[in-house]
Amino acid sequence: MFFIQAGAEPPAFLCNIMETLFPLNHKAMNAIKEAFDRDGYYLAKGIYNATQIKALEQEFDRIVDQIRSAKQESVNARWAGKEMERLDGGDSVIYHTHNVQQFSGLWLRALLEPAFSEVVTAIMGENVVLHHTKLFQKPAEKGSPFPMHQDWNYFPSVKDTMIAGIIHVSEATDEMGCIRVYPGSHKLGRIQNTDGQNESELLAQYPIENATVIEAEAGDVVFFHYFTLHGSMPNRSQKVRKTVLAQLYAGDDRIEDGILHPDEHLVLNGWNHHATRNSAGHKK
Ligand SMILES: O=C(O)CCC(=O)C(=O)O
Repeated sequence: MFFIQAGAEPPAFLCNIMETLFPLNHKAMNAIKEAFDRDGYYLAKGIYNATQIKALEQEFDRIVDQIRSAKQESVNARWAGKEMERLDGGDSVIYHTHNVQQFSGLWLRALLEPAFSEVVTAIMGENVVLHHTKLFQKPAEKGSPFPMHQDWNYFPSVKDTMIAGIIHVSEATDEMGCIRVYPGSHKLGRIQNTDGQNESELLAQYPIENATVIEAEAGDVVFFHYFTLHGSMPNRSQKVRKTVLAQLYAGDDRIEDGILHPDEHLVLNGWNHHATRNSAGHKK
């Protein structure tokens, strides 16, 4: 048996083992939470390594091929509205499906990746429920923008714990239409009529051109709160931008009644305090 005296520093070998098992120590996790609470977003570098990303990209491409070959479905999720016309001249494409984990076991496992989970739990605590994921492929030269908006409009939760994590399958540069945010804008709280597809006095005060550009490499994850004003420019580059966005809420939160947006109710970590027999048996 091995004992450490109260108040004494643990020996180096034990620290090394702990850092291997739990790479983010308390201090690092607090720093992530502090940054997220201050800025409303956090760029987590290198969550997935090159080998993982290569395999995830193959499955991403396979999903895109599969949805595009199902001819009866529309897979271009280009938004509507005047701001879209201003940004893309009325013509652009974004390939999209919800819930990559309903296509691919590898993508389901990516959501359980310890490095991803550690940052998520640093930000929102130990109980984490997956609301949905969404795949976005912004094609080269004509990839759609997303006007600035707040996400809460689409899936409001009772305690407003919802965050997004954009998993970068490819790099995303400014020219490729990477995500842009207004740091600190999550402190505005719920502002009505900020879904980005309708004219809004508030959104007019936050032009996308002045938002902070968050470039990322493949394997990075950009997390942001669902009040954070965000959007992205068209992909004007020669490269395809590939991302999967995971939308997550805390296990003591729940989606407001009457909201019909897809909700997986899938516990990624800890516990879902609002699960009931009915909710677990809901029809998708
Ligand atoms: O991936 C992007 O460019 C933006 C996506 C977005 O804003 C959203 O899904 O709410």
